[in-house]
Amino acid sequence: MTELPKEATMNQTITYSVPGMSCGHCRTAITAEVTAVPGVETVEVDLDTKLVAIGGERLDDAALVAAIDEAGYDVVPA
Ligand SMILES: [Cu+2]
Repeated sequence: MTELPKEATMNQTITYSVPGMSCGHCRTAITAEVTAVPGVETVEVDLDTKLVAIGGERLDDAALVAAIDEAGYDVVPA
């Protein structure tokens, strides 16, 4: 885990459950699409828990879900 500096409190993290992810290709595809969304700074894909943690500023929930969908995966509502 990386420690965020105090100045980064503007940043937020949104985590999505994406059960369809299974391998490095999934990770690469989702990371590529999500990184292209404005405001996104970090994308962490955990293939064990099937979670995608997205960090950045002024994140647009709908745009992030659309990006994951664009990569070919369904987001399961929490
Ligand atoms: Cu895969």
